[in-house]
Amino acid sequence: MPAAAGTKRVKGARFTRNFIIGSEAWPLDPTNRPEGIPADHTTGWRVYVKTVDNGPDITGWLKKVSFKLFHTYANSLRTVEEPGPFEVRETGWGGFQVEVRLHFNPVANEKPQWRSHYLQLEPYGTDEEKAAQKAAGIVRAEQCDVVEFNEPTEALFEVLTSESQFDYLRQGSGRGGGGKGRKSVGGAVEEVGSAELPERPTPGNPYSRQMEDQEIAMLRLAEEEVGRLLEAENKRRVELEARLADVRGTGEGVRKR
Ligand code: SLL
Repeated sequence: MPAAAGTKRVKGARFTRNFIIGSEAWPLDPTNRPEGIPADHTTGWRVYVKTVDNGPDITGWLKKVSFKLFHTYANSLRTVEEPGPFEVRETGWGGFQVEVRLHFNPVANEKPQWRSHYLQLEPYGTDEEKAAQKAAGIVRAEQCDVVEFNEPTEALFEVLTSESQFDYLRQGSGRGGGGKGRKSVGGAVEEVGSAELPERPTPGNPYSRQMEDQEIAMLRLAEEEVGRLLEAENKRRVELEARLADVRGTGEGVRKR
């Protein structure tokens, strides 16, 4: 039976897309508090889902995002359909785990996925990092996340391979300007936007292949450590089994006597 219209999938195709889930928090100005907020709220914050700098626009595959806030917030499940970025702004006094639900473009025919983001209100990291956050008056916590599309629908395949994913990079550059997604260098066309993570971090974007390599290296080290621990545990098990066999042997010997 042929697949229903719009659900036919592209065999063997696989895409990954990075995106950012983050939050920013800032102290509220006591002399200029937003109206009508509870007296114990000390901090303004926003939590958001956005495109990686210079990466392909996530709004092609991401239709809307729901943010599940701490239950005491009025209307604690906030669904945001407006990208640019998908975000919720609020005030509060404490951090909590925000559950983030990603709703895909209906043409993707994919079930929604959950992510979790801790809304960090207090400065964190090394003393220098904390001092820098205090000085800047902002605490930012971001994670570079990823979705995988295995054998996407034909319509999603279109979206994920379309040049228009980089249209947002062209905004404000004027027609035919150098700010296009593709720029012409001595007649050759060079890709500016790319689905790949950039090679190195830039001031505005810490997510790079370099960072990915570092994370992989750390995971390898951790894997080796787990390997060593397993080996030690196995050795201990063999020794204990041998001792147990010994004790059993002696025990039986005693009873027989
Ligand atoms: C927890 N960290 O996870 C705690 C709870 C709740 C923070 C933190 C105000 C909410 C409101 C606010 O900031 N709550 O006014 O409804 O258990």
